[in-house]
Amino acid sequence: MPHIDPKRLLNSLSEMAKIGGTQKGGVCRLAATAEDKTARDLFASWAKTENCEISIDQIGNIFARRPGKNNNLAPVVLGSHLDSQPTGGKFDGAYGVLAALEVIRCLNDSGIETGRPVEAVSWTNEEGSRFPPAMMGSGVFSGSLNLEKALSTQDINGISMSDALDAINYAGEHLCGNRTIHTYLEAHIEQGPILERENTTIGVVLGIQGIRWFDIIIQGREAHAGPTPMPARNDALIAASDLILQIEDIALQHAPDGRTTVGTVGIHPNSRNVIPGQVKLGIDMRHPDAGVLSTMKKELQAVFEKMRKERGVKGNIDEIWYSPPTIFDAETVDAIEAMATLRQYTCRRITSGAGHDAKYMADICPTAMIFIPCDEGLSHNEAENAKDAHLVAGAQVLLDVALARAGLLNADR
Ligand code: HGY
Ligand code: MN
Ligand code: MN
Repeated sequence: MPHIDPKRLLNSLSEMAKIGGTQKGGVCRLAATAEDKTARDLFASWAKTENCEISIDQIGNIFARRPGKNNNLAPVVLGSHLDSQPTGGKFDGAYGVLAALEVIRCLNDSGIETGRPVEAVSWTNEEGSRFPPAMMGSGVFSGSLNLEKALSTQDINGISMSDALDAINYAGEHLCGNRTIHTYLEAHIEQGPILERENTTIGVVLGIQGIRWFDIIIQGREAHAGPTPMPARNDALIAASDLILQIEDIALQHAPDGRTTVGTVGIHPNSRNVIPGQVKLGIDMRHPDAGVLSTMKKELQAVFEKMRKERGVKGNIDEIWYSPPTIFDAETVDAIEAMATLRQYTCRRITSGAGHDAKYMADICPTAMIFIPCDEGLSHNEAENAKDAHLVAGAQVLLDVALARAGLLNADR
């Protein structure tokens, strides 16, 4: 059975990490920026060197296809994303894309002909940081997100996803989705503390928790910071501060799994001596249980109304995205566990706290994920790091499961 080439995988990861590399050792490669383009171009050029056919679809997803014996068969697809958070880490997403490329490299080295084609994919805009929502490219591919709506999404500077993809020359022609996929597999760092804490090499991912995103606008009234007496103020930022602590409390009331984050705050006019007239909040809410997550949503609406009345401000709350909790295909989960065990890697079943493209792929084909530990469980942070041995182990399991799914017809050795 073929083996991952540790040096080649680790070199590719460090090459890729230079693109958008930051002083603190992380990466900043926001979706459809010049840095994202450079990373995409590098991935595509490496895949071309492996004689893969490259196709780009209408939302910019990149597929690198290695033909199989029967190219009419649905492919086994492996991958993740190359875009990052503004202060992202060098493994979030890039690891899954380059582990997928390493699988293709190993198949080529071994002269293995698989029954099915094998494809490595880099999904567009998994992070949803510049253009909400997250997992946009895989969401459109799977048919859950509307292509036109996704392409018309604008960033804070009013640039649309469509114009941004055009600008980096990744507005592809291929129709999004509308083709059958046999299996989707994604290798990813856990981005949480469990595997490291338990000194376990492989996380056999059972599914992904539910996610809801909200935009909140709070409308007060601008006024002069000097002459305006405190009781006469309609300060949108004070009202927002009151609300933010109550949003934290919603998660605490649903401990240990409830999560709420206010990740973005926009203040208008954002001038020291003007009482803030308007505040915009971006909220991320998560829970593994769909029922609890909808209760948390109702609680958010209730505290928002209460704050609005008490503070005498106007405003609204808008849910912009809902990603229901996802359960991965049991057989594929079992296959990952079996291969990890065969390789004598320690492994344990785990649910993902982070969203992934596998969430949308699970809606259209048998899907599962392979986690590896990351230092202190830290991610969406420039200090994100993972051990070489774990990076190699995760890619090895990916190779083994991909081969099992793609059908191993022959091997030189
Ligand atoms: O938000 C997430 O969980 C993912 O990192 N996009
Ligand atoms: Mn990711
Ligand atoms: Mn991420």
